[in-house]
Amino acid sequence: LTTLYETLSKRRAHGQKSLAVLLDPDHLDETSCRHLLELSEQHTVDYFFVGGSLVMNSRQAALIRLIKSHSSVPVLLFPSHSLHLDDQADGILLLSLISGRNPEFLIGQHVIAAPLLRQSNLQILPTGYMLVDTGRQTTASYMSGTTPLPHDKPAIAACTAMAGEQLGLRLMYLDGGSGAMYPVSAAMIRAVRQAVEVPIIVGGGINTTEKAQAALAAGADVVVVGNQIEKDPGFLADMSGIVRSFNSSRITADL
Ligand code: 1GP
Repeated sequence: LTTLYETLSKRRAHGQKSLAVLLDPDHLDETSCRHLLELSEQHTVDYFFVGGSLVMNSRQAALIRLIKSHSSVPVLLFPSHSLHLDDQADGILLLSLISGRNPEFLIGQHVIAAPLLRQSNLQILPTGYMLVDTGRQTTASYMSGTTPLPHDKPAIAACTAMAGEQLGLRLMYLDGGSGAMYPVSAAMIRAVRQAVEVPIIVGGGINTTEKAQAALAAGADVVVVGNQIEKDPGFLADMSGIVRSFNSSRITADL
């Protein structure tokens, strides 16, 4: 059986990109979630990320149950707290908030979660999580009590990712935060791409296909879209199309 990480790194080795759709239990009701699940059957989605900075209700478990009963797309937890573990998911982005200096999100929550994770069947994906300042304070930076990386300092992002990789983290996630005013810059993605070998996830403020295309061309392996698909479910098809056409042009170029 191929693990989630093996698939990610194989895809990275072949220059194949992936689409992750972020489903936030606080934002989605059952009807809109069912609609997105139907759309994701028609248009390729590679991952569902489930989570949010707050999780103000107890709908996360029901949401994951709904996804698992309608879809074979792998579900990865995208937790902001050790309270958000759920064994129904396939895996967990075990985020260490390496852009920040708050020990609670670098290691504290992980200590609380460790014995629970060991008992679970979740595949663990150790992820260096970097919040990037993209125009306004996001819930994630406020809730984590950390200063995000300055948007126009790609070198800081590159060194942060390098340190994360040297510490053994196996994915890097550059996140402008949900609803960012503008996405993480191509220059920053390129700098991180040159600094590390591990797959790179990019999200936050990707609300047009041009922004997605720019992130992919700069070196993102996985693009994440949340808000824009909540606002306009049709954007899922557009995003899927962009990722697929990127991948097929890559295959043609390789031939
Ligand atoms: C946020 O990367 C995700 O953590 C997605 O952001 O909701 O802005 O697409 P958006």
